[in-house]
Amino acid sequence: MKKDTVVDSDSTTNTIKNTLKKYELINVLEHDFKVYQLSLNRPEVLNALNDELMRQLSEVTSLLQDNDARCLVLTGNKKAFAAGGDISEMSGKSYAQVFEEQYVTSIWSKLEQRSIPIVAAVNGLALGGGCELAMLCDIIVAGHGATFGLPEVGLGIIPGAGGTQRLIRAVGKAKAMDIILSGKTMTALEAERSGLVSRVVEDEKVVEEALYVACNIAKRSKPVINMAKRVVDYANETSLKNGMQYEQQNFYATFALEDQKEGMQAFLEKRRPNWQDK
Ligand code: CO8
Repeated sequence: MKKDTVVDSDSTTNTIKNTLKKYELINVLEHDFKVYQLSLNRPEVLNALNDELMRQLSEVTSLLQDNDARCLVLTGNKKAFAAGGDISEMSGKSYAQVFEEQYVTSIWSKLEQRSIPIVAAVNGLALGGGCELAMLCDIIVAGHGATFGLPEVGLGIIPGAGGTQRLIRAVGKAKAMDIILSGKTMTALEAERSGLVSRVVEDEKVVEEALYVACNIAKRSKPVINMAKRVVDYANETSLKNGMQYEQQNFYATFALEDQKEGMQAFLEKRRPNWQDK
């Protein structure tokens, strides 16, 4: 595998530079304000995500976070951010194997726990696990030519790296169901209109724009940014089940009100209700 990890700035210690060079599937480039650009590096398979790439990504993000990086930009190449989980790696796995090794979860959950903000810079294909990886990031900047989709059902599986949960939260049930059940893809502009993508720019400007976003984040107070990220993420954590339970409790509680009796009685008597506010 070609190795061209580049780390420019003097602010990165030699030890870290040397360690980063070991990760041949992730190219790392340092920018101003301790912003790092990470490029997935499996171009021959459209950056298909195998275990090794994901392990390296998890380790590189951890290393940079622990060494005072302030924001990361995650990108692919012109043709693909990532065309999905590596099908050749997945195809032979049995139920027992994926269950035993906690396939996907064991590595991806570590990435999810990073407190450092991550901006995805998406050009080309973001399919399956590639779309899920972009959605795991905090902000998505996309080029006009980018394509988002979750084509897993066409392979006899369902999305397994957060796709079913994150997509519905980003775009709502109607679009999420369409994309997941029918395999429909979204253009960058549709993804932006739907709330999945934050900014759409010309393909050539994607990384530049993502770096601009990242530098603006990096210039702010680190604990404040970390808190803001954590709190925004928390909004997504309440499950539909919890939400339904909360709704049910409140629905039942309305039957304790005089106004419930009044409202329904008024309807039956074909008159306007006389609300008592109790
Ligand atoms: N896995 C493995 N190899 C891939 C993948 C992939 N997902 N996508 C592309 N490749 C390989 C191709 O096999 C091909 O290799 P080779 O040159 O050796 O034949 C090479 O990349 C170039 O691809 P194509 O020649 O097919 O390029 P095209 O431009 O003609 O087509 C497509 C591009 C339409 C994107 C096509 O490659 C394709 O359909 N790819 C599969 C897309 C897909 O179904 N993705 C979802 C995969 S399942 C998934 O993501 C589940 C996620 C689970 C969690 C993540 C775990 C890490």
